[in-house]
Amino acid sequence: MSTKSYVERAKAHKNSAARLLLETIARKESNLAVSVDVASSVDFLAIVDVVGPFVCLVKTHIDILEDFTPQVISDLQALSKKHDFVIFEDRKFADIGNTVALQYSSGVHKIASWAHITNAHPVPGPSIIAGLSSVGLPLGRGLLLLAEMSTKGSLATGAYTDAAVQMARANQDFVIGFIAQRRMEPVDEDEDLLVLTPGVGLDVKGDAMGQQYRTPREVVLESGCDVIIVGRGIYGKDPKLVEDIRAQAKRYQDAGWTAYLERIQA
Ligand code: 6AU
Repeated sequence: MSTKSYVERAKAHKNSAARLLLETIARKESNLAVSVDVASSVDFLAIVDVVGPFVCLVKTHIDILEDFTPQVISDLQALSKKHDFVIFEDRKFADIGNTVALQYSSGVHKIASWAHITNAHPVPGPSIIAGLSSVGLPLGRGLLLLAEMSTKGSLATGAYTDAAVQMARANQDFVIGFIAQRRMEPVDEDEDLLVLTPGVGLDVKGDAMGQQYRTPREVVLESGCDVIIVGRGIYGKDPKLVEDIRAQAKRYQDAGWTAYLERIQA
């Protein structure tokens, strides 16, 4: 289990996106990422503005927005400056290198131009990292590999997860860590692959479509993860209930930070 502080890790990290995330976590005393999965741009930006003070990172699924325009990106970037958070587009790339390089750089969303961090399934093998890093590395971006998933019956286990860890280790200039459910023990002192963990909820154990939730304490203290990713636990009741969203964001921030303090003092 890692007892190193986020501050110590920020100082030592070689990837600029990872450093930015670790520094933001330490500065804001928040290891909370909010996943803003709503279809309207107005609701999206309103939620980001409300949760902004409590988070280290905002996670987007930009292709969910039914009224997307490039203005949404400008507004998101302005909120990222206003509230001091990192942007992670949860694109889950999964194709050959040439295709993912185009999907990352081009199209309607031009993800590489605004997302500090994105993620990919390791299923195509190391060529997916080659494709994405050809676009992202010159821009100082970082990539997370989906080593495990939070869903019931996930196929990302065992040898598949081990292979994802090997792929990350071999590409630590661009791969900054994993989407996973637990810390992956490093091979040496210098290795610092972050673990961002979805499937986090304080009130329910899952949804009707196979999602499974654990508490911030289970995720950060018991499983040694670095960032908790929370979506519907924060805005699920009603995306327009601003006061409730603010209270939930604070509640998850406190739970994640308390679990971290307990871990580093262990
Ligand atoms: O808290 P929720 O269940 O409302 O939202 C969880 C968010 C969603 C998922 O697309 C995403 O986390 N997610 C991921 C990611 C981040 O890659 C992987 C996974 O295994 N499970 C998961 O829920 O936006």
